[in-house]
Amino acid sequence: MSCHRTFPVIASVFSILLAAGSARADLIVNGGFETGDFTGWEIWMAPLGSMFGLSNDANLAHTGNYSFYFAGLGGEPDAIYQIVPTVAGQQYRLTFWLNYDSTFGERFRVSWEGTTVLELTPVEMTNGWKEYTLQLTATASGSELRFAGNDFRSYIRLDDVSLVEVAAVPSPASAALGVIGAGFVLLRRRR
Ligand SMILES: [Ca+2]
Repeated sequence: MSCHRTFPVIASVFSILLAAGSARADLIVNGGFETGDFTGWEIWMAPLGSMFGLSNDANLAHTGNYSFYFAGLGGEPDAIYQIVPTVAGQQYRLTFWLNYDSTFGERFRVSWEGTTVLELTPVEMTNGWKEYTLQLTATASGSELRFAGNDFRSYIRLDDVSLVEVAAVPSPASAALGVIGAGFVLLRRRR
């Protein structure tokens, strides 16, 4: 009888160890816009002066063929966002690439769970593509990541958005404790 009960415990220990050793998956859907559409992204259009879209031109992309651009005329910025399947308390690393070559009337903002975590007003001229990195903590399970921007005269280009868990590498000691703990559960259930 105890065999039936012990198997799930052993299986769960193995799955935890496997998860700890596996590569961190990217939580952003279509972060490079290579579907050629807004798959994975929700859109918030500015009520006045909205202008944004996808460029299908490898010369305008950081990688691949597509990149996103903000080019709204002013007022409120357009925004794209997605709800990322985060885990409350877990830390994440957000990376994305911007390409910007103008200096007039633009703004760009990154929000996480409704809070501005990066405001670039003005946006610096990047002389090509520049990578930005932010360390973020989820306070909920399911976090909204939002990019908002507009540019009166030019284009703020965005590509290769990525969000991965910050590797919480388990020490050998803690992994050993997990195995000992599982052994303790097995012993208790055999009584
Ligand atoms: Ca791309």
